[in-house]
Amino acid sequence: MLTSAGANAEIRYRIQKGAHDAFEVDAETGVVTVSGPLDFDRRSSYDIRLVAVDGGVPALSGTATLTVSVMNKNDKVPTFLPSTQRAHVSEDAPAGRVVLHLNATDADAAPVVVSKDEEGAEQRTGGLAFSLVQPVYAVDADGAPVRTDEFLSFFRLDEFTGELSVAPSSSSSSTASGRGALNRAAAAVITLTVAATDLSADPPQHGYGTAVITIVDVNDFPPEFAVS
Ligand SMILES: [Ca+2]
Ligand SMILES: [Ca+2]
Repeated sequence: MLTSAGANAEIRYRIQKGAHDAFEVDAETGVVTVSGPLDFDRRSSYDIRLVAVDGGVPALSGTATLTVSVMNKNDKVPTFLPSTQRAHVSEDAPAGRVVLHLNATDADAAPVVVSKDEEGAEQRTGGLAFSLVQPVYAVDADGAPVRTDEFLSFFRLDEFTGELSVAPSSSSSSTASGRGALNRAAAAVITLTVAATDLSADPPQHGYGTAVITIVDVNDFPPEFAVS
């Protein structure tokens, strides 16, 4: 068995590469520690190359690679990008017309999985769930606040896709004319608070944004040309 005596026995450790400023090594003990917060969503694995050098002349060195796998924690909340999302829609838009496709991201939400149950109905897990929450408000075409929240019935929000679309009209005359539920006389500029929820987090994580929908006037009565 070979031994080193005196200065030769004083081994010094250092990190050669691969720590990306997330780890450090104690030069004397060789103990590797975490030096800052780790984030699986940015880097999930490290190959840290360690060098040990003794105090001899000439110095002898050895290297080893330490592989560290970072485990994910669901620590990111959903975020709307941008936080305020705007759209214009004509007041005569038909039911089902997509007004706005809400855009939110979450770095560590479970991936979307769509499957069919025994009866053939779609089951969906993962991703983000979209919803409308308070506060909501609207102004009329003159900019005056609207006192009722009747305008909430103008839209449908697809919980999974984030598509906000024109709802079917409850009035038979509107349905007959092919129009959806939009009624610019009741509310012209509508501000909705939207939520995106990561249900794969425990507890679920919520992010909030704002959707501003402007209902644009159309001429209900096409112009009649006077023939002279
Ligand atoms: Ca994470
Ligand atoms: Ca998350």
